[in-house]
Amino acid sequence: MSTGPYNYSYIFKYIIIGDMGVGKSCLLHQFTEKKFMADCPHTIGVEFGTRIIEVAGQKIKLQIWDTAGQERFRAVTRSYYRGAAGALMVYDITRRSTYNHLSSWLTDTRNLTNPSTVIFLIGNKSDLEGQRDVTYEEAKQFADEHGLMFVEASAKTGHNVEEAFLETAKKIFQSIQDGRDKMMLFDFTDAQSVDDWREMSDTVRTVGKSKAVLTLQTSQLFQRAVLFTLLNPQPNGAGFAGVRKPTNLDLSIFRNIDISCRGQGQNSHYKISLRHRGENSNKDLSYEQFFTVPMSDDEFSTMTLPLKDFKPYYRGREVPDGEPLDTANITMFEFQIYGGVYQPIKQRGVSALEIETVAVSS
Ligand SMILES: Nc1nc2c(ncn2[C@@H]2O[C@H](COP(=O)(O)OP(=O)(O)OP(=O)(O)O)[C@@H](O)[C@H]2O)c(=O)[nH]1
Ligand SMILES: [Mg+2]
Repeated sequence: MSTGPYNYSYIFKYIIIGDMGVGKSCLLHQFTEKKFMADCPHTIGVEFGTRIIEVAGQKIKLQIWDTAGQERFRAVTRSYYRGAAGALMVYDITRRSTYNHLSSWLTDTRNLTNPSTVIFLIGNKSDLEGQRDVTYEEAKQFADEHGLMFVEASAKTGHNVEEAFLETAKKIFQSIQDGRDKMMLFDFTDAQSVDDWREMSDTVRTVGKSKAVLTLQTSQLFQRAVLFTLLNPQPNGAGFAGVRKPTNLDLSIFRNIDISCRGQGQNSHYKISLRHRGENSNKDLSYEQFFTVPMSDDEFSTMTLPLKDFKPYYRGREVPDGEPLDTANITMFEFQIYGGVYQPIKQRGVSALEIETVAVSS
């Protein structure tokens, strides 16, 4: 496993939901900082925390969105559920109303996440036993009826806080291992920046000069990445533009790469280029798969690229007897638009590829 900023193999997105004042922010703070924040202000919109944990010898980065419980933020917080692998649903054991609202939180969670999202119910403030307003037994029964994991915890003492976050991760990891799930590789709807994607375009040729820029488009309601490209290929089609990012991915248990995207502009033919085992120089083989994106003004589509269909290439030309891709050790991920020197399709000019997420599925 490499060191540096990529020293984890998986990223899991969590959201924390529940009525205002139940202790969502305090739970997150206790988990990331191991401290209790006695006078925590109400969360405005959403806040964010991360921590790297280890499950079954694998480093996993938890990307945790702490949402505001106040009703007036509901429209904003609802836009953060998508793609969550884990949902921590919190009530306050000293306030029955926060427990009574769980079915409405559960409805939102089920509607806005996917069926494999792990939902963990936390009865917080277990240190306030004297003011208890909801019994352990009734909450346990509610959890069992709805297939939720459940503990009572205290963000104040730290009791069961670590357990709730870690058990959720274990369950997610288990379902990935069982092949029932997807794993997010790049979630541009959540990304803080795309600065770690580096341009790789053929800016050096005298005739062909191309350009690619990956940038985040962020609005009040959504975020995504846009790959803007300008292709100026040579007459035979030689030319390319793209962006790449170093990775440290073991995808051996997965079958497909799934890209949620849409295309606009002149060109619709792209490829994903992967590299393995740190063989990241242009003297090494790359592993490529071509795809055509739907050109649409409104709908995003999921492009599914089977991992077994990444073929070895050397400088744009297929190497039929090249060594196959080592899916257990993928060290570079690249988006590229190509002029088509060895392809029946030739393209040139200006395009945009809007990308929401890149995931893997089994
Ligand atoms: N005794 C006790 N108090 C807690 C615990 N967790 C949170 N609190 C207190 O409860 C209050 C609300 O906690 P927050 O974490 O801000 O609640 P929240 O769910 O994030 O609230 P919103 O951001 O408004 O949705 C704070 O005054 C905390 O000090 C706990 O486990 N025990
Ligand atoms: Mg809060």
